[in-house]
Amino acid sequence: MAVQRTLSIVKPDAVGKNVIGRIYSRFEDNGLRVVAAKMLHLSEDVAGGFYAEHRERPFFADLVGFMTSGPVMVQVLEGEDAIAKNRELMGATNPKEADAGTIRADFAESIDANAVHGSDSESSAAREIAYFFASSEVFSRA
Ligand code: RTP
Ligand code: MG
Repeated sequence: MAVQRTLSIVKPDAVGKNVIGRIYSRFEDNGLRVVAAKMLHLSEDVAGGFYAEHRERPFFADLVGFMTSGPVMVQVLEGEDAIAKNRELMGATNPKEADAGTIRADFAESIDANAVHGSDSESSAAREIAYFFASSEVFSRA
């Protein structure tokens, strides 16, 4: 499996709970490396553009409201099979359905406040990384 990069966000609920470091440890302990990172407070425009694929969904307004409710940590993770590996570490979208030991099972409260985002495909990873980072801000080892 090839080395990939994926876009990860520690969402406002997890930043508020002071568990950025504990979530980063999950990445580091499982073969993923943080190769870019920034803390941001997203505007409605930036959050809406990021989740543009969900614009017509009934939960879109709640999603944008939540993602703009406080600061987030945005990072690029790099490693073997990074996109699927990060999704595996995150667990299911609804933390009540997430496997034990996953980030969402351990740190998330609800389907809205679900602790982390992760790109779901190679094309979304490429789009999402470029959405937040210039290539000069990504310190790839690959
Ligand atoms: P994310 O994009 O944040 O990593 O989450 P995901 O891939 O696991 O889930 P996705 O389908 O992309 O949905 C994006 C976010 O929208 C909220 N959502 N609410 N009420 C609902 O039925 C519903 N479905 C999705 C979640 O907060 C999800 O993380
Ligand atoms: Mg998604």
